[in-house]
Amino acid sequence: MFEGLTERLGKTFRNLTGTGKLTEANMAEALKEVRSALLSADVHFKVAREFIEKVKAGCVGEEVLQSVSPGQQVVKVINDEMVELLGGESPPALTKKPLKVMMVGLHGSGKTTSSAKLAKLLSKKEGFRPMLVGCDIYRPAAIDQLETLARNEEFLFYGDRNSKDVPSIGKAGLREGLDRGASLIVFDTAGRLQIDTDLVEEVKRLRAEVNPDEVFLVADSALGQEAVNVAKTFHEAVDLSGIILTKLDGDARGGAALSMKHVTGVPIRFAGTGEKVDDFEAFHPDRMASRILGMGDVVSLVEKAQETMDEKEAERMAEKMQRADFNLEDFLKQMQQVKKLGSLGSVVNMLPGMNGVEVGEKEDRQMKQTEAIIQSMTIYERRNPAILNGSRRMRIANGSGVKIKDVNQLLKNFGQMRKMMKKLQGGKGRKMMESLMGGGIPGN
Ligand SMILES: Nc1nc2c(ncn2[C@@H]2O[C@H](COP(=O)(O)OP(=O)(O)OP(=O)(O)O)[C@@H](O)[C@H]2O)c(=O)[nH]1
Ligand SMILES: [Mg+2]
Repeated sequence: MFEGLTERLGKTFRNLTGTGKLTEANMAEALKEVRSALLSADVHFKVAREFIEKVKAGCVGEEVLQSVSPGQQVVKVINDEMVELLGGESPPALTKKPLKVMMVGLHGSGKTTSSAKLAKLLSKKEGFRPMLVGCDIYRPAAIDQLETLARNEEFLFYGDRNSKDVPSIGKAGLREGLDRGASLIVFDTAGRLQIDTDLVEEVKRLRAEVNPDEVFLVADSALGQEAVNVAKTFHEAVDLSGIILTKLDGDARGGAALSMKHVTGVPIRFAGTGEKVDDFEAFHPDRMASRILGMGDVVSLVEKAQETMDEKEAERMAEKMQRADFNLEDFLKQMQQVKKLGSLGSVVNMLPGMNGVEVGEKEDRQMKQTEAIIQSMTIYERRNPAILNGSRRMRIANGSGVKIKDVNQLLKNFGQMRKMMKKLQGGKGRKMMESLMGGGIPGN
């Protein structure tokens, strides 16, 4: 599924051309693809629709960068918007001591495991002394599981296998924790297959009894369309302060994250990335966004282009190309702009769906050779290629360490390119030149 999507988006972007401003028309196809990317990443359909509308509103009228396609640029906007929606910056550290944390969530979502993981992370990073309190009285094994985890990590532990009253277990655990010098007290609660009212009542009472600083919803990243309801119901019942997203090491694309954050406004604080106690980290919105979109490489390509391209220069160049008074000096400048992006191969390979395309050392070498030949010309020659007679060509070949036939070939290709530019309008002309730079000059 993943490859299929990247492939499809790649195709859409290759088909998009045009300069000027982003319009509804040149964005429509890309947005359609991104919408289906969101849906197949399990983003809730209403959330996906709202999100696309927002992106559209943000894009229309934006200037198109010269060096990337409108589609690629749309993806960048979408990515930025998504990072923002997922919380922007990574959330601030938890430092208040003592800190009381309550874990809630569906059955099997990872509450017990995450209790230990969170305790470990906070003890390592912020010097907390953790105590784990077992508030799951429905499975005897649940308390054993938590106790084992606590023992392995040398955390304090509290459990009461004889009590059936969760709030009073929590209260006793809290008192004992504080007495024994714990600065972090984590309450692990029971889960259910479905959210039922008894469970909700119980967590509410526990919450009222221990008054936690943080209430974290522990949610499996593979939750899918259901995620919205789960997050909403828990939020209404116990007023969540954060979400812990588990099982990110699995193949879920993680759209649940976007849905849950969107409907509750509650930030995603941590992510579980494996079965081991150390497989746990602060949540990173940027990584999540590229996971959901599967377009991380396009985003860095556009970022690179934004950093390195001189917009004014590019515009001037496009105009010259249309007027067809584009000379070898312009050609050299244009080529150097492309080079700033990295080797030609690395640029092309960043494009989705282009992984299989071979633009290797050969093309890179050809580009360097073309550059060397033009650099061996005088400025006057570059501006007036027509004066390049045999002896000038020989001098240039010697100066750049190539054969005279390489110089001839370059000039021939350049002449053809200029002819074609006269016929073509901006977007296509630019494409043409890119392909000529990639492999057409000299040689072939
Ligand atoms: N691969 C992977 N497995 C995880 C992760 N988090 C939890 N698990 C596994 O998921 C299973 C359930 O985890 P628990 O911590 O017992 O879940 P729970 O929410 O406490 O379950 P109940 O108490 O039964 O409601 C266990 O096998 C964990 O090892 C994760 O981030 N990655
Ligand atoms: Mg559990």
